Amino acid sequence: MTKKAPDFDAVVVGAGFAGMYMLYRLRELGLSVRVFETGADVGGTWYWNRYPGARVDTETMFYSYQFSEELQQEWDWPERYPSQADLHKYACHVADRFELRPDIQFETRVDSTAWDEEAGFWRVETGDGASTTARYCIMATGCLSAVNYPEFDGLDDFAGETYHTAHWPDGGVNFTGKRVAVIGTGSSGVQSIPVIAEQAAALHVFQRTANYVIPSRNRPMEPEEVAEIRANYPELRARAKKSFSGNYFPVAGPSALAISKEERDREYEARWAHGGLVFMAAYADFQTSDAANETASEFIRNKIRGIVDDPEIGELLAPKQAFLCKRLCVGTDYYETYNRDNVSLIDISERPIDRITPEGVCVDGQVYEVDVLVLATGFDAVTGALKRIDIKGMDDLKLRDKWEDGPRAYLGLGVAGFPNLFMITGPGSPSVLTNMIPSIEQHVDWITACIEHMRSHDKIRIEPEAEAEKSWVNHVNEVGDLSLRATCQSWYFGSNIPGKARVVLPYSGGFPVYVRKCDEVAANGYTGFALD
Ligand code: N01
Repeated sequence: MTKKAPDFDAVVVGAGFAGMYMLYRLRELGLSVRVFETGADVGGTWYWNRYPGARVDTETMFYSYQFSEELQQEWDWPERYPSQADLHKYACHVADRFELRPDIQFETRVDSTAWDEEAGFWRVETGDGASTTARYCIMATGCLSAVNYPEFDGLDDFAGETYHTAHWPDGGVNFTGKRVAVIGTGSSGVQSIPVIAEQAAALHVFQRTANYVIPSRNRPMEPEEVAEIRANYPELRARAKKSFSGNYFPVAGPSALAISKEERDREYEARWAHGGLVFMAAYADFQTSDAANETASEFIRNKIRGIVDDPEIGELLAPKQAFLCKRLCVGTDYYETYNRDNVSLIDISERPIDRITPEGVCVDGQVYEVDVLVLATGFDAVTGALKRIDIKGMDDLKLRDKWEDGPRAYLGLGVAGFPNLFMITGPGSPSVLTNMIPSIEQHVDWITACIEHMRSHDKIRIEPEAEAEKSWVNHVNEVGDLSLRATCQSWYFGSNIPGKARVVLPYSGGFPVYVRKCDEVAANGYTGFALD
């Protein structure tokens, strides 16, 4: 008896940059594809994160797709770091240019998906009550998409307006004349605080951990530099792929300790003046040597002390943890904002927020009365979006149960016990430690080639072998523990979410090493995967 064919060859969950490119590539293979997207439009992260000041902190001509030469030649990026609005416009352009929209069902959340071993396909249940079947289920759900709503007592009783930076209302928020509280000083807080401060009557910033913030030096793109990048795109992209983070950041030397303080400080000054993430690559031993790391930490702390007028506030803003232990922030006028009369900084590192009252935020018995509460409290990173979907594999095994003590996945691409399920930038891949779009493209290309291989070899089922998965996870953990990142609390280790297992989430061995491993696996007939 012939088996019933599934509705689609593949279901893709999410229409951000990963889901859109996955759809494009699978359609090229001739597969029938349905993409489900919770939002009303494409863009994923750059659809939802509309908070004031939101812009990417990777140089934009490289934070973009490279799969189409025409696309990268024709698109005009207005600024060194484009705003959320520009990134969303770009995502819309890609969707229209490649006619992706007809295969995307918007405003449809995937609630659950279960593998039917007998039928050999996934059954995907969506919020509209429909059930769809597909041979492959591909999770393009994003690493920073599951919002972290803090569980403050009394949050629901707050009488004013409450917003989370990652779920910002479409029409924006008018802060004029209002008293505002921002909770959180990660990248989202750092970008939104200066913009809110310009509008608000009063702004109280609640800081649990001070972060290192490098000035962005954002500016319009000059026509000559655009022309030069466009003329050399293939070479520049290839160079970036050989770099640890998938971004080309020139390294000044192997060790910050191998040169004099004068020489080192000249290098740091130059990078501070240039602005952006390039600062993090100054010396190769920031992640491995406390003493080298401290040279950069102290340089930035001194910059902060020099910018902020009030020495006490300057000291509070000077980070205590190692440089790069948490994700580096890039901002515009961040530290300068604390010199404004309408801005105050409340240190909650030792005395946490007691509760939210109808009037405002209560710390140590004192209520800071506000009209608007902004939660810049981040995400349940890397695994959150996947665990919020009820994913059931072989023998009714649930992904969220399998991952209770931390994620276990092979190369961040597949999970033992979950046949024909692929993840784009899943846990155990370099993802958030790299330029996301090249990492997305690498995964999508790998998955496409894998499906093509299966089709040409008459295979219909693929699943990571338990042993291969185990040894990759061990490797990811070993490498993760070697870096200074392991020494502090951060979302890289899941430690921003109460109750989440403390396990390193991205692979920190670097983009080139990882890509080589993925390529070897494919070239050797998908070693570590069982194909039937
Ligand atoms: O989130 P975060 P984010 N009580 O987790 C605090 C990317 N991104 O949205 O550090 C009090 O970094 C928390 O304090 P602590 C980028 O990769 C990129 O800002 O945990 N405070 C922290 O200060 C980034 O790293 C861009 O002690 C609480 C803040 O909230 C990632 O997204 C822009 C709290 C959360 O910071 C996440 O950034 C934006 C509590 N209960 C984001 N819970 C660009 O490209 C949390 N906090 C520029």
